[in-house]
Amino acid sequence: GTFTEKQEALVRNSWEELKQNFAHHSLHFFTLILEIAPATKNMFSFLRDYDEIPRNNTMLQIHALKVFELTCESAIQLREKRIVIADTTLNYLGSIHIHKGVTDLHFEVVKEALLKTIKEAVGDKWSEELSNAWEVAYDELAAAIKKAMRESP
Ligand code: HEM
Ligand code: ISQ
Repeated sequence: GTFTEKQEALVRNSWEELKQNFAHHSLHFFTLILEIAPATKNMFSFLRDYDEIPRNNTMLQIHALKVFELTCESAIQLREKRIVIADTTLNYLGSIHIHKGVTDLHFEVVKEALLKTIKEAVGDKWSEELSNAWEVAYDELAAAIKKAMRESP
């Protein structure tokens, strides 16, 4: 598929906005993931030992940040048709997610949570087009990680 300059700009600009209050948004992101799929809690080393999602947890925030950052890079990669996310990164992500027992269904869970987090974060700047741009970028990245998972030694 083709990814337009406008779609890339929508992703980039909303990502800048999201970063402004990331402590809040990352918590919301995780809350949504656990609402949709409670059993994933035990997969995350930094959540396992808590009854509730810990606030101001650096590990949680750094990890969540990476998920959004990679999705944003995926958008840039789609638009500019050049490699932004290196194979070594994908292989690494493939092996981690296989090791943690992540399945294809989980990717739908994270997608739903990501799109809802963006919706909350951008407020009245939200549009179908914006959401769709994130979805396309995420799907592309998810496909690459799933492929790396299948090929993981
Ligand atoms: C770890 C990204 C999908 C569960 C990670 C890490 C990144 C990442 C960057 C950290 C690797 C490190 O240790 O440095 C992504 C992206 C995804 C995705 C970009 C989708 C496009 C998923 C899904 C699940 C999941 C669908 C299942 C719920 C985990 C778990 C860890 C992890 C359990 C290990 C966390 C820990 O305990 O350290 N992921 N992930 N991820 N991811 Fe994902
Ligand atoms: C890692 N992989 C997928 C989703 C995540 C959400 C928050 C923190 C880390 C994650």
